[in-house]
Amino acid sequence: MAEPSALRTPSAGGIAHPAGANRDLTKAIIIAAHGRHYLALADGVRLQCVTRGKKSDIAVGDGVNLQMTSANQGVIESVDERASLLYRSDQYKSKLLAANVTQLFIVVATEPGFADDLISRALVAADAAGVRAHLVLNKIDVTASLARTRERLLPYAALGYPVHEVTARAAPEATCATLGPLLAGESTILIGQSGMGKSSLINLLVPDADIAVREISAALDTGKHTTTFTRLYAIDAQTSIIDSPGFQEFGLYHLSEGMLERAFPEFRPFLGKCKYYNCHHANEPECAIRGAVADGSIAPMRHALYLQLKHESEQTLY
Ligand SMILES: Nc1nc2c(ncn2[C@@H]2O[C@H](COP(=O)(O)OP(=O)(O)OP(=O)(O)O)[C@@H](O)[C@H]2O)c(=O)[nH]1
Ligand SMILES: [Mg+2]
Ligand SMILES: [Zn+2]
Repeated sequence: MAEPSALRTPSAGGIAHPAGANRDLTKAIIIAAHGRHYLALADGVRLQCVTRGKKSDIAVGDGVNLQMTSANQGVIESVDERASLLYRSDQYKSKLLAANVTQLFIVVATEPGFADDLISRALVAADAAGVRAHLVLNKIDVTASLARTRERLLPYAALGYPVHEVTARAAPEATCATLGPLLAGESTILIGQSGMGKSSLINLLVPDADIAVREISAALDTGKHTTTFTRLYAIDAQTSIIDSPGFQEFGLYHLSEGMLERAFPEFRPFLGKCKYYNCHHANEPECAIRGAVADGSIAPMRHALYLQLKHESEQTLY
């Protein structure tokens, strides 16, 4: 994907080089991250790399510049500026999900059940990162719970998020026909709870994904079926797709109140219309947002989530 090239300029990340150090760096893209060990791809060749010192704020999708230490190993000297950065966070720290993605596919399924709270949180994270979000409903072959699941997704469709119905197992060709065209020229990350079928979809969409997974798994050590680390598949120079481990929580402690209220698209028509310009949309009188909840224009569930996220963002310890 990335062309290797000898950069003669000092690293962009501000890392100081000892006088006379070799500055011929190799450009690469991070395709997998496991703790502080990374796999990078440079001109189709996989390279194992590490960071200097304790630095670990590097994400899958990052463009990096490597100081090679052997034919297939290098040290990350600097990270290119990011077009986007998707992350989640708890009280104590943030966790990078992926860099430079252009769209987020939230994968849900007819079974096992999914949590609305997690969908909404992922949508908020996407908006805050300036990344488009789509919902993918997988396993529509499980007809027993299909009607109920579709119904649960209606509020998201009403908010303007596209919903795509697929079944990786029962209709692989139709699934590729639905999702394939959406991927071209984009960097897409699939996220969702465990067991929704993210990896199954990736295996369909990426030729040779299986082989790539096995190779990467061997390099980064995992034998398990469930995805344990994020990995990027470069489809062509402009197109990539990222698989990620299932999550059970999606903290957004890093978002400010202002970012939060704007990340709820249905709030936007009402923002600035509260009696108090600094209204928190909690208990204030004549709050336009709460008025919209009362008259049914905003779902109570979403307003409740907003208040919860606002509460969380006040708890950060970093
Ligand atoms: N019935 C049905 N089962 C499916 C479908 N797609 C995937 N599955 C099954 O769902 C299970 C979970 O699929 P995975 O692709 O591993 O799910 P995942 O989202 O990657 O899970 P994690 O890696 O744990 O986050 C597997 O047993 C798949 O065979 C589908 O369209 N229909
Ligand atoms: Mg998986
Ligand atoms: Zn208000």
